Amino acid sequence: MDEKTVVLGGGSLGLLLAGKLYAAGRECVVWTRTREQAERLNAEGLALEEAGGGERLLPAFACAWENAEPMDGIVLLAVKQTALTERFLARLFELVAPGGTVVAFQNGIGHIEALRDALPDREIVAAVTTEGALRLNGARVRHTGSGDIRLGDDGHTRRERLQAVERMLTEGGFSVFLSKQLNNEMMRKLLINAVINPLTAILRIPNGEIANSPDRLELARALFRETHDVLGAYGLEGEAADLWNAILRVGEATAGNRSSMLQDVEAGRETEVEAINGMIVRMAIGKGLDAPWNRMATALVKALK
Ligand code: KPL
Repeated sequence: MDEKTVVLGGGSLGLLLAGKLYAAGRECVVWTRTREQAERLNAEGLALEEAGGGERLLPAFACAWENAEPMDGIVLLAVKQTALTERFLARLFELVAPGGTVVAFQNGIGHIEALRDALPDREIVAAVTTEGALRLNGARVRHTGSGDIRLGDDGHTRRERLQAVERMLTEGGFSVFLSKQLNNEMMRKLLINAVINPLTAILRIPNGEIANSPDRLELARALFRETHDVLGAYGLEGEAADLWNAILRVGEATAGNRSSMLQDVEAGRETEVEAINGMIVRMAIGKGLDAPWNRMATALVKALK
């Protein structure tokens, strides 16, 4: 029998993960922030609009996380880095029993260490994804772009746990890779997010629109150069040209997607800009560098209404 699986978070990525797992016949429970969303999912099921067209209505099992029962299976943690407050981590500690596995899908860096500190005796797996998803309402999600999921093996996580997570996500139809270069994967994703997310949020455009104008590409390139220099000082590997092409590829693969930062701005939620561009500014300071483009991006996103 499959071990108990929970998707924590009923946002775009959480609903995508749950929908793909349900579609593959895997039982899982969605722990939502609100009772209303849990009731809606239980009553209506989860509608998944597939990336290649087509739609599936899947029976869903959800529970507001305040009412959830402790478990020691696998938790796919699909909440923003900004949600990982002390209070949240204390509740997670209650809900995930020792021996349980938490798969962390947050953008940015620094959260894996915070989770390890807050959840001793639990396995923490880092997941870096370029999947695009859009929550259309509390019970409907669109898979807006197929990317991949890289699971980090930094030597702390038991092989058998990593493989269980890899198997589950692969069965769900995702392209999953085990990576031995966890830090590099996270920095690479941070670079992608530091370029795509603020520009799409400030200009209110889908990801694919960045490459559709020379002016926007120029802005993207300036943010890219600066961010690449900062992360390079922290050991980011890879040729600049390859990394730039990787950003263009993600923009293309998720062309119709509204980035998570744009979705947050449009919904009036706090964005992850401090964990992304603000983090680059702090990292730059740590190495005696300046990061004016990232400073500007952070200030502009924070000023958006
Ligand atoms: O990670 C993303 C995000 O929106 O946060 C990308 C890969 C840019 C997809 O939109």
